[in-house]
Amino acid sequence: MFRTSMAITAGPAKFGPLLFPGEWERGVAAAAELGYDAVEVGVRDPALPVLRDVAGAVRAAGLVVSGIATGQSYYNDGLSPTSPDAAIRARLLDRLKGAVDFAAPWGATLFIGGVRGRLEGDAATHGTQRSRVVELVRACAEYAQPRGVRLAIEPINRYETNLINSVGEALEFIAEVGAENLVVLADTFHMNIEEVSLAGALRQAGDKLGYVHFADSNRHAAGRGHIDFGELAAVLRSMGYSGYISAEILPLPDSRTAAELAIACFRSL
Ligand code: LER
Ligand code: MN
Repeated sequence: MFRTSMAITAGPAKFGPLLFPGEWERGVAAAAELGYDAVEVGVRDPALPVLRDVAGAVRAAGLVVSGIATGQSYYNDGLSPTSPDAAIRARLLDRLKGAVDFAAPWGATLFIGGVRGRLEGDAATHGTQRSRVVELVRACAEYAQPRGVRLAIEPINRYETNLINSVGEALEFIAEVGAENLVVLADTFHMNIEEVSLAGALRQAGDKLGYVHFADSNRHAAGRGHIDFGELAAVLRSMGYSGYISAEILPLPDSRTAAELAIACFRSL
């Protein structure tokens, strides 16, 4: 049995595949009612008081927070780690440290996905931009290490970013940062676009695999597209993976139905 989670957000997000957007209370209640073990929470500014309410509701529901998604700092607020402006990078690092503090009591994983932003402009500057991201992630990992928080590097498909599209590239980035508490977040929706083989990519991540997003090929609930989740679950088992499988999916046909479909699929694996 895998541990199960579903992705919700503490506030409005410019990012589609989240359940119960604008209604995190209903999201927490539905997760508990449907028998999920956890929720993962999209966090824009960790200083916002709503996070305390979310934490309290999660505890009261008998759930835990499995992960913290951080992409909203880039998508909503344009804080990019590739920015030449050191003040912007410092603001982002502050936010990520705040998110680590929120994650720490749960031992939740901090996701470094969409928050990477993009390599912009002249290709000749891309090396410098990438170095800024390496440096920022290293600083965040150093802050997170003594707090028992892992950072998960999520490969994201080429239509959303040009910085780390595949599991192989995530492993290279992790080696470059050189921190022990960095793992790979494998998202089957992105892998379906980028990888030669989904099973092969999971095996390639090996013991660096730290978290899994199970979304189908169309980003609907697992089982509503053409990814073979039975095969992937068998691969995860054979690897001794003991982390979460989490539904980061479009709220279609509606959030409740999508959450039900995902947990039914997870239980069948
Ligand atoms: C986030 O987990 C994700 O999968 C990305 O699509 C965010 O940009
Ligand atoms: Mn994802």
